[in-house]
Amino acid sequence: SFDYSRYHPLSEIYSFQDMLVAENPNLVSKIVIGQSYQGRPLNVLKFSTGGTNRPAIWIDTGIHSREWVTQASGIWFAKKIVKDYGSDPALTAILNNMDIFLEIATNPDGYHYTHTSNRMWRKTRKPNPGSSCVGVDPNRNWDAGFGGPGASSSPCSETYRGPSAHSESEVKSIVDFVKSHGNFKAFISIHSYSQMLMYPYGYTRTPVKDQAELHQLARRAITDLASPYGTRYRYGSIIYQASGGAIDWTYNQGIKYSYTFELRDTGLYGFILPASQIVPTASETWLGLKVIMNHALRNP
Ligand code: 0X9
Ligand code: ZN
Repeated sequence: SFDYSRYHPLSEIYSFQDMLVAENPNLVSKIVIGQSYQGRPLNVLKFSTGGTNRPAIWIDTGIHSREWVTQASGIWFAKKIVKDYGSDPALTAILNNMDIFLEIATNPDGYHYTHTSNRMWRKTRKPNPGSSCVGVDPNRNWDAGFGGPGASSSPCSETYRGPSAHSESEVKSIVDFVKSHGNFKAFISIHSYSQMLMYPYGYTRTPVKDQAELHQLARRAITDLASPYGTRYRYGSIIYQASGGAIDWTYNQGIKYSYTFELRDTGLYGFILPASQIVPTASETWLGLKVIMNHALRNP
């Protein structure tokens, strides 16, 4: 069966998703929200116990392709949800009232490329006209302070913002999905590394209206996250300035509980985190996610 303590190529993530749906048809379905630049499906797992257009939680992993512990954690979260529904009271209450949407391979072209050509690839794989450099940073491409500080206008930069907001189909597909759904209460975008939990804004130093609540909730989330292994997180709004980020856009869309996690570690292994740390990382992160999801449930 599936080995959660190893890193898997894209084809195995896709087959894992289909297997999970086949084994849990009453709880899990797969939605294809679009396709990548190279034509790969952008799959989202929907965990739902019924209702129509229930208030919902969004979780994405792997928008930066080299951050392998995030896609691996996304796989582990998916399995955890089907395993714990009906036995974990907190998760059960969440799923009895809300839907969870999970995009594991959010940048599939990039992820495939990290397995075949360049383990350290971060961006999308769309060519840039007039440049030999490929790709756009999909966390600088959102229409929230697009083009501002903390993003580059140079196609060769790792933080290239792209020619225009939502130019990347991997971003635009989420934008269209979130807008058409219209009932997301939390949007959690998972990165690595550096052990930080951030909330908006990244593009301006002006505090968000909900700063106090988001700050306190972040503190509670990282406290639970630290409980099994003592993993220490920093938390706050601007830890460093970055414009065009996903959670700034979702917050401006009215999704109050918008957060970015940066998972393990703090730099010893960085993006090349040993596979032996996948399950510990995913399981501690799950505790932090539950704090945020539970709060969203109780504060509609
Ligand atoms: O810079 C990013 O896109 C994210 N970090 S990463 O090393 N994974 O690339 C974090 C963005 C979060 N927002 C702020 N920095 N405010
Ligand atoms: Zn990242």
